[in-house]
Amino acid sequence: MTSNYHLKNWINETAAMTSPDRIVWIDGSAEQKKELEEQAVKTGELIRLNQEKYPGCFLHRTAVNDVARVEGRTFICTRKKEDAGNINNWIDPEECYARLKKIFRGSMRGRTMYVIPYSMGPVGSEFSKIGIELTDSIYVVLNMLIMTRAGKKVLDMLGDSPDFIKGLHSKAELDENNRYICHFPEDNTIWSVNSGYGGNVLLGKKCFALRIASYLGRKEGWMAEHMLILGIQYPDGEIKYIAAAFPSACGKTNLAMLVPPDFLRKKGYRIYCVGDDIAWLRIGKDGRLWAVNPENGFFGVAPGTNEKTNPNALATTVRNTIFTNVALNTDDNTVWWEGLDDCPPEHCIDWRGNEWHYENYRKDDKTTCAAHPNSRFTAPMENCPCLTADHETTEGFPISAIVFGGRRAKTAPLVYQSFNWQHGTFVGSILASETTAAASGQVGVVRRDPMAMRPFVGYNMGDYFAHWLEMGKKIPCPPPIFNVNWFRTDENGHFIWPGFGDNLRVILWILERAAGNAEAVRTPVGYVPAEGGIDLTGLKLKNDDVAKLLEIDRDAWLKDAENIGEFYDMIGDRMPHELYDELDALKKRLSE
Ligand code: GTP
Ligand code: SPV
Ligand code: MN
Repeated sequence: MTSNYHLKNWINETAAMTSPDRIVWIDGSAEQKKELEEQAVKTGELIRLNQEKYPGCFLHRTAVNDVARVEGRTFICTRKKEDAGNINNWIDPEECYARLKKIFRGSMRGRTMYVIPYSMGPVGSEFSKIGIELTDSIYVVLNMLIMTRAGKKVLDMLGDSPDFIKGLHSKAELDENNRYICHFPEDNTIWSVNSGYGGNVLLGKKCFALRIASYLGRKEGWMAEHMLILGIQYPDGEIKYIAAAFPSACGKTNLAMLVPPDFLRKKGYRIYCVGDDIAWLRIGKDGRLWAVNPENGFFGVAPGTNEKTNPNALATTVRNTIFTNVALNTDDNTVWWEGLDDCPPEHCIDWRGNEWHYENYRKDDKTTCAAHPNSRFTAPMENCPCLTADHETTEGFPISAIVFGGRRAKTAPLVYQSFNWQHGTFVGSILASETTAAASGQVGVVRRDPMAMRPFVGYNMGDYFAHWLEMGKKIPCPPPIFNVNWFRTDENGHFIWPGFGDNLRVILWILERAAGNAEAVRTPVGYVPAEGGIDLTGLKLKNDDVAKLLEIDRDAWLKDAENIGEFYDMIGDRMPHELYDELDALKKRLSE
């Protein structure tokens, strides 16, 4: 398949270590894909779904102890510990290679090692980057074929160049005590072992496109961010783009595919999805910030997705989609999850593979769910009804506003605008959110998740903030930076803001502000919309409710400021002083 000496050498070395029975190159052809699907169905790795209702779709169940990213077992292995920083887990690279070699040794015996050449970004674009993933999992191959541009065309593009990210993955024994997701940014290398789940094993995604890419971006003067990219078309035809960073399972996919409220649709507003998870941002020739989505598919959260909340996602997942850990309706061999509709299947197999009866389901106990709370769909972008027409563009899209957001029951207002780029960097750095099922561990505790990148920065968090500040100085026309929170609750714990499609109302205020048009009120934390600034046409909400959503509780913020200070101290001595200055200024404004 290749004459690339660097690639051949690495594959030979790896095969000598992992001892696969055979090596298969993934060429990207439909025939090969079909063969692999057949094979996976035969072994039970995939369940073929009802092909009339879900053509080309399959269900996969992971091991019960392997259902989310494992942040505690994710490592950044730089030669110097301080280059990984205090927020990342670190192992000395030599020690880590030695430890993992023992686990990888013979791990593919009796199995096939697949070689997946893939491109993050359109094949051949100057902004795209090439990776090769070696894996013993057909599930990984089939997911990578959806999530990336993969196959022979990528090898041809690579030619004899050594410029590719070396990703090695083995399911090994799926032993959670020996599970490792390790990054060697100084070697362009990723080693992942003993998992078969999403972000742990689809190495092009979080491992490469965020952790390794963020490291490269700092070296090369660009940014890799955990951001969706969304195009908003105005009635006059102009399309503006925003990039928004929310932590895992906090609404990126939903915002990226939103359906405008009726009254806005009738006026002629349209939405185009560019990406739902990752943005690579560069300074364009025109001095603006431009964004590329390096992915080619969606790995989206299934629960909560329905005809009302996200019809575009539903439409995206009805063909050529792999479902992971959702429930199986055995009456008609289709899929189901909590929040799809109000009719749980009569006969159902849950994500663990056990029979499930809806009488046993209790809303307050996630362990009784039929679908795992972090169950997902892997679907091709081309399926998305609102996909941008320029999906294959190499330049990307100019960004009019950057938006940060988290899941906060209190404190964070519905929307506010930062004063300038430095303050906007501060706003991103203090992002906090309630934890979700996307990572293993406790759910619902507030933790700081700067720029929604806490689990994904491939180097020292202090240096990452410094890079943000540096970029602000380099971008001739930097986009303004905002913060949103769709998740504020009332006394009874209900979300006050309707969310989903109605979030467009807030986005339109943001874009008006970015254009210098909308009025705002200056508060200690930033600018919030002036009364009537957010169009509430057709909503039950009144201006009073919006005022409540925009309220700044000074005591709560002062308390938060203490926590921010502690978090900054934890990051250590590479914390830029500018952000401490911003924190002091915030405290001062709050106490005035
Ligand atoms: P990752 O793929 O993990 O990065 O997640 P994501 O940020 O793409 O989150 P996603 O859009 O999949 O949403 C996660 C959960 O939040 C789903 O259960 C959604 O139904 C819910 N959600 C999304 N947007 C909103 C919103 O505006 N309001 C409310 N209340 N819930 C929302
Ligand atoms: C996330 O957790 O942010 C995801 C899912 O997008 S995963 O690919 O598992 O990281
Ligand atoms: Mn994500």
